[in-house]
Amino acid sequence: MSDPADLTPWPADLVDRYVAEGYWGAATLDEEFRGWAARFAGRTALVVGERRLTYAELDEAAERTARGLRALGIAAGERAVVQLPNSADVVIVLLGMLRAGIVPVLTLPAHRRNEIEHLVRLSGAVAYVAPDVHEGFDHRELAAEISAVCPSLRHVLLTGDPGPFTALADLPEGEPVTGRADPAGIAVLLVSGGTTGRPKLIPRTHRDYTYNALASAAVCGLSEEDVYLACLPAAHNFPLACPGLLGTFSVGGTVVLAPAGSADVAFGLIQAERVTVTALVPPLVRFWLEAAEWDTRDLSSLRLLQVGGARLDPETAARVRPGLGCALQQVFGMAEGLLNYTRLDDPHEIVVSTQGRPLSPADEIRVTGQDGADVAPGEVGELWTRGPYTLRGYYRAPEHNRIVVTEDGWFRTGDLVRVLPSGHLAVEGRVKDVINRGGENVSATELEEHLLAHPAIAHAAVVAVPDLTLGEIACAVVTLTPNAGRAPKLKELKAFLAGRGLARFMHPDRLVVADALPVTAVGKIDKKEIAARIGSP
Ligand code: OOB
Repeated sequence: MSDPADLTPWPADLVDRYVAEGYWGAATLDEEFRGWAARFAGRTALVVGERRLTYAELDEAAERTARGLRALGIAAGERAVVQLPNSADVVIVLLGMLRAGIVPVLTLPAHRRNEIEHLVRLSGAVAYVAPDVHEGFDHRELAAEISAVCPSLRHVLLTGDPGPFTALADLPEGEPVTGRADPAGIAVLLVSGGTTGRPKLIPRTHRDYTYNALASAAVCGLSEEDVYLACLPAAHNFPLACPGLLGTFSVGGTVVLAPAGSADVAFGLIQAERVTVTALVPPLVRFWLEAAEWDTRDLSSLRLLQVGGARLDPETAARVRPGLGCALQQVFGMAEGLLNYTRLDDPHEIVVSTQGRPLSPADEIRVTGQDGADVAPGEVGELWTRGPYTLRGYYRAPEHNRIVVTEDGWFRTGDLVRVLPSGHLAVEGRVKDVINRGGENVSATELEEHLLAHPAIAHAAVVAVPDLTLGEIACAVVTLTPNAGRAPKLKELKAFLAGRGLARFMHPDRLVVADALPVTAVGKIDKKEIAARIGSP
């Protein structure tokens, strides 16, 4: 039995139901992967730069890593913080840990000491796995710093030149791994994308995460013909399992890892590897659309572009098919579980204007007002959810869990949504992302969307700034499109917004034109960082 502070269990009647109805299988993620590797042995599983691994080779590499980690003395059930960029190593280490029953804490390359140290402490990790140097950042220094202050950490394993630590390539040879993980237990710990406070850890069990990947592969119509390009960091839920790497492996397709999400890098890979599916966050879509206007590389193999992680405005959404020549799928997901997808056969209007509908027939959703009661159909409220792949509690966070998970197991997402008659959800913002302008509520998301409709604006973020009279006012921070010419003035923007029928109190009070907007570890516009920069003189 696992510790309830680590994994809040689903109630017994639901466990029975999810098993009986086939959502949950009996295998661990490693057993699933072994099955795929056996079935597709000679096919290409992974392409990274010049390196190509068949399923059999990837399986062998995972086996070696599992044995080596065990031989080092890392026991099943222990945690290891993994922070690897898109490389063969991130895939091999993940699969190797799953085989050894070691629980990977999947951090992203852009995380820094603050997050890594916190996650090592929170998880009681015994190992930290990272590159030597990545994008100019020396992880050996970070490893030395956290080793000095985190007593749980016994091993630092690094790719490249390990300095005083152990090279990942030098793992000892070990014996075959014995013992079997509990399919109901934790397979991986994902880092929450939450915008407030320190990152939380989300326990994903073997059977819920397997379902997450398989059902996502089905919704995308993935087959062994597909070539999936991971442009986002592979340890993020979206490229990892929605359907991402795991979903592609489950059908015998090929995964190509891009070292970066830029159009320059990705377009080359799409052309060379005949990529069919990829996933992006909205800021990257806007960059890709700009680049596609002049870039002549052949993108014709691409059949599906998944976009999620933040709200995609309808104007940009409508440009995907003409600009990139592929279908768009909107994905509104969260590391905590619930995934919403527009379906491949949804009408165009739905695909460009909604963020999809729940993946599973067993997903339950409610849209609630501040009193916790359901709002009228079609009204905006906070999304609550339960289901076969949605957490029942964060890892080792009992106080926080009392706030965000209700007694009857509803996870309060903090997202504001509206449900359409078709069952599709439109994301209207975050509960906390509302600017209280002298008592009137300005939805930052709504205003951002109107700003993005302006031809000179490429990216937009609306943040609250303190104001003596109104309490808070809205500040729009924007970047310009390459052919924008001169920056619009605030007065001109207001006239533009009025022309779109936007009420005056919804207009921004301040305008800042920036060269670029800061982004989070997965590439979403980082509004917390923008607010901090705007707020400081
Ligand atoms: C994905 O996961 P996280 O955990 O990094 O972030 C989740 C949050 C959601 O609660 C929501 O606030 C926002 O990101 N979000 C969206 C969105 N998709 C995610 N907001 C508006 N529109 C969307 N399409 O970001 C994630 C996980 C799996 C698949 C896709 C995205």
